[in-house]
Amino acid sequence: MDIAKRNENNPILRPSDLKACIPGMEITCLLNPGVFKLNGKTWLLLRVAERPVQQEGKISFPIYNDNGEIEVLTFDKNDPSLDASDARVINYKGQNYLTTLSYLRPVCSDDDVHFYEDPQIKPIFGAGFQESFGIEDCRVATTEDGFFLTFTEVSPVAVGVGLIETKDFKTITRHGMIFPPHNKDCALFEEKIGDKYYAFHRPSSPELGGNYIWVAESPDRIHWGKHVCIATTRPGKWDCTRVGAGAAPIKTSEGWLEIYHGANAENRYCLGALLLDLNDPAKVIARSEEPIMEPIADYEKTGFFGNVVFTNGQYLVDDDTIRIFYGASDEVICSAEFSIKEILASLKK
Ligand code: MAN
Repeated sequence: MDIAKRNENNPILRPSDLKACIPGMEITCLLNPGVFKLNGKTWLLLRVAERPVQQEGKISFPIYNDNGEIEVLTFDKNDPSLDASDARVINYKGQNYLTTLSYLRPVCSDDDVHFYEDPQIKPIFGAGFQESFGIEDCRVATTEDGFFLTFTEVSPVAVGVGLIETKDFKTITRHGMIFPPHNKDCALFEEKIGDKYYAFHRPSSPELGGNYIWVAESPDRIHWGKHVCIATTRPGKWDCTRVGAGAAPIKTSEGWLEIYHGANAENRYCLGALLLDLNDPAKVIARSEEPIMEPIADYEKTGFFGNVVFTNGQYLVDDDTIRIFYGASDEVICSAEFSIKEILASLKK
């Protein structure tokens, strides 16, 4: 059952609300923001996806070349070597490319509805070959020693997870790839358990296994081990094809509460929840049988890639209320609230 209370101003941000950052490009999609609080404001670290204005009969998109400069690749839509059946990724002569280039762009708000840019806090672009197809879907963990950003790094050789550390978003430290390919949907816990850091991540094991949620521990947030699979896809259900963690889990009296996404074979993305043992998050206490949120609003059903609700950013408004920000149809940004009590009551132990 859908128990999300959608904001009446949804969508709160659309591609036309911002100007492209990359010269000559337009913004195609705003997606899946990380969320944090700074200087009394709510900040979204948007995934902004850009590409050139499309010409009739062609498909063109930007990549970073070997010199780190933007280069536009153009293919003929009729070219028999081209498979462009997915709006997000194309295949040309066996090589995959993304149809847009994503980077992370901060916007802030005093009311969580009207968002604007602050010239002091700059966008974060991919850097180096392993981010040459862009960076995506950033989780921001707010911890006692600063902000830790985990995001997808995309390149011709891999999809992996990168880590950036910052205290103020003015200077950032790039720590490189912390989970090797194929991996994404990494969310760090915001506090230690015992003397270890914890993270969710989503490796893909196509031959045996699948796209499942794992938990891992680390002494320093850079080196990860003791990997345990905590949630698989479930045949015949709404999350039968892939699952992945959302933002950092919320600590409740009953356990760590994690909102995750699940997709079916038709790429319909819904949200569900997991409840994990407070002392050992590799122990699953309960899980959603049915989604807690489904793409049902118009802006969630149609867009760049329709039938998608996807979240990787949230904060606690009060003891019982989680406010999530989410990408709808891979195109616009929305917000919604959940009652923690209602989520917990909906889970199957
Ligand atoms: C999938 C989708 C895309 C994304 C790529 C690379 O195809 O999630 O939106 O760009 O993976 O991460």
